[in-house]
Amino acid sequence: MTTETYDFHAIERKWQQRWEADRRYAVREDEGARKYYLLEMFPYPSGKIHMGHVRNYTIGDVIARYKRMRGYNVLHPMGWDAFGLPAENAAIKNQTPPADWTHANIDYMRRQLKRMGFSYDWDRELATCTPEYYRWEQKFFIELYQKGLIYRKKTTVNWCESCQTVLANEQVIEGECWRCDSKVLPREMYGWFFKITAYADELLAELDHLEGWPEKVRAMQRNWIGKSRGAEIDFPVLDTDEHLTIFTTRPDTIFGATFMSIAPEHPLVERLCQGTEQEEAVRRFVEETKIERRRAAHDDEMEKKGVFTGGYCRNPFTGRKLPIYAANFVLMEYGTGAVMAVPAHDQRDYDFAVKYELPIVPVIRPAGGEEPPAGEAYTGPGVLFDSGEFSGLENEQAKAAITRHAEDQGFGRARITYRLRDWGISRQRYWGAPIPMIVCPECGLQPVPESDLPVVLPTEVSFDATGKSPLHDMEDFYRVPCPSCGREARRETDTMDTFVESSWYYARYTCPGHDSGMIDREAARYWLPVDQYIGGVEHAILHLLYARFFTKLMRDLGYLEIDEPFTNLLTQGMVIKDGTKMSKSKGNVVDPNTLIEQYGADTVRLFSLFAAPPERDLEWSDKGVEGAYRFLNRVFRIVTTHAADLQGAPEPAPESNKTSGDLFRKTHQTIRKFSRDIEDDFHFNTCISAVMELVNALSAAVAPEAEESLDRGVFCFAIETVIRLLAPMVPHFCAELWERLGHGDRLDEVSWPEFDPEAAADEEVTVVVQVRGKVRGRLQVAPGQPDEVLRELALADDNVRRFIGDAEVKKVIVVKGKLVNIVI
Ligand code: ANZ
Ligand code: ZN
Repeated sequence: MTTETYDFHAIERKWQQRWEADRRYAVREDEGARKYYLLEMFPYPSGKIHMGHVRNYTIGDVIARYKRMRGYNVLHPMGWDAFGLPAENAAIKNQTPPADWTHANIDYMRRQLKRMGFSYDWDRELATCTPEYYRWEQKFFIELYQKGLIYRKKTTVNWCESCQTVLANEQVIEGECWRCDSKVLPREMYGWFFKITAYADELLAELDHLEGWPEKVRAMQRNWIGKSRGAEIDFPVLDTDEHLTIFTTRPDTIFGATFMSIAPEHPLVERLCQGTEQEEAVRRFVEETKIERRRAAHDDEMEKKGVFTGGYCRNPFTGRKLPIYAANFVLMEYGTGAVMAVPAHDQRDYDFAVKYELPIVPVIRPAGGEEPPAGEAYTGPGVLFDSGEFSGLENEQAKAAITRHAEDQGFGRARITYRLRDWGISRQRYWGAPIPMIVCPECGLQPVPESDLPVVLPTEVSFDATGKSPLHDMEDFYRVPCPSCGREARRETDTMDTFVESSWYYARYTCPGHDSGMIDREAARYWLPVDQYIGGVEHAILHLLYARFFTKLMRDLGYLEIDEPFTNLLTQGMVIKDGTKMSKSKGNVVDPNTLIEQYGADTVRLFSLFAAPPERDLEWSDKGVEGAYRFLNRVFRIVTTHAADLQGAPEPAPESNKTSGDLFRKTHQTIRKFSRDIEDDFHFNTCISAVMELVNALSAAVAPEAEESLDRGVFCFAIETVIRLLAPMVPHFCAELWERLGHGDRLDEVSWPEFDPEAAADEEVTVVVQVRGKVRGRLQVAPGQPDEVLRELALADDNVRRFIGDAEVKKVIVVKGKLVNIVI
């Protein structure tokens, strides 16, 4: 008996070199083959891979390898989300240009990924920071601009003083910068916007059809888009010829409006207070609110406050005169920035009315006639009263009737509002794709002419301590002639949000070398959509929504023919250790490198698959890694010990389940279970358990006392099945064993094992049923059925029932699972 140890260093190196040398996982479009596009979210090249990457990419790699064995033409690419702030921070710290730092990291991380044995088509590798990539983004930007889908406007943006940059709303988490956690301040600036709101409806509606996405993610996106149906009503402002337009989702309550609340930034505020005795107080309030909003993490945390503006308007339904208040909880960016306040039916308005002693006028009561609760707003459904001709209507009907009336009279209209805002993509940062626009003092905004594209980001740069973008000081970069009049103009120095690059990389992977356009339509038609996308749930809203949006843009501009980018989405759980997320800041990081050195990539892969199903959090365990390693060693020993006598073993005979029962059946059952669990939600952990059981059965079969009766054919079949089933998970290991069994070096191309349902069927035993001591029936059942089950089956047997007839069953005796005796 040989005791060869499992030399993972040599084995993994050998196979990685071989796969690389023959470009094993490079693919081409092949109309004759079914395609499968598997994609994991590409990494930011931060320096080195962490356990989260290892887990994400292992899950993806197993699926890719599995699908190949299932006969699919599998596209499995990898690349780098290479622009972004950390490169600049590193540049400030180490005085290295961001490009150098980024490329060095990419080189290092690529080696790490190769060391894990992931089956990528490396020919398709791309990095978003290269002009070959972002040039197409710039061209696309200009096309969108010309179609009116991109615009520039002055807005109050979220400014992070410490990162010196504008943040998108989504990058502000509870009032703080998502990256550095410092407080975000408001600031007025010009910025570029993508009109994502033009697609709000489609982005929302399509969510219903994304059945391959977790419901949780769809719900988050629905919420983020935030569709509200309601009405806009114009309230004439007294002593002016203007009116104040409000947005409400409760037009049915309009007879109960007793005042108006408008955003402090609303343009009317200034005009109304001017020259009134309120002027001073209003100005103070507006200033205070600005400061307070900066401080409060949440609007909800702010005390609800307001101030009378000095102006009034008239309720067009009741004629009632309503005071207009500026209120800190009304947002300028939502609806119209103005609200009709109905304290009887809205709790926020109720609290406000109590505080400022404003009237509370109920107009809806519960339909059942019960009393609405006292001391608070009644927000439930009901019937209208004191509402003129609308009194008596049920409130849902009243919403429609009141809106229609306002429409007929010309002072209102039905309206749908979205919480979703247009996507501000300008960053005042250096390390990003330059926005291909020029601002001319004479001609205004001018796209960079196509012949001048790409606008290449200069890479020889240095940073001062403030971290300010070096582009602002590079005259060579920003001083350009106006493309239209030739006079001196200024190139845009803002760069694009890196979410722009990650919104379309999945499509570029289908044609990474295409140099006459953004997308090679033929390649995209073949490969898209992505069949399976895998990544962290932290991208549930931003990245996934933007990628969906970009897909629709690319479709509408004629690049793609799909509506949605990702048919199936798997959001994997976090890697946690000692109860918290593994992270540098928590100091509980396990470095994949150390593990690979100690145990090999296959063990690391196996552990990360075995420890938890993909969508759940994975609790780190040193013991678990040890266990995975021991298991592989055990399999290795069994195979290498028997390799010689397995060569040329016969096919197992089809009737082997009769002759050499358990192992043959167990093997078929394992294939069945494994295949089902992998198809069904990728539950690799239970797949692995099943193989472990089979390996136990294998060990038992070669134990000295059993070995004599061993059927070589069955044994060989069982061992080869273990290798084929584990191949997607521990690919080097299995390739090596496969080769040692004399099957050559292309295990990847060996088809997935099939099971024979008959062979996998559980063994059956015959149980005899007697009635009054005579055999009246036979039951075919799996061995080891409990007495209760046999009793019920016996009593339900047709023939047995015939012999019982109308007689009373006195006793049923089950004898050792073999005989059921019915006494009547
Ligand atoms: C009158 C009213 C009566 C309202 C009532 C509610 C209940 P959602 O569902 O989130 O769309 N609103 C409108 N614009 C606002 C703004 N810019 N800032 C803060 N609040 C605003 O909520 C819509 C409701 O929120 C609107 O309906 C409006 O108050 C308020 F019994 O109008 B409602
Ligand atoms: Zn000009």
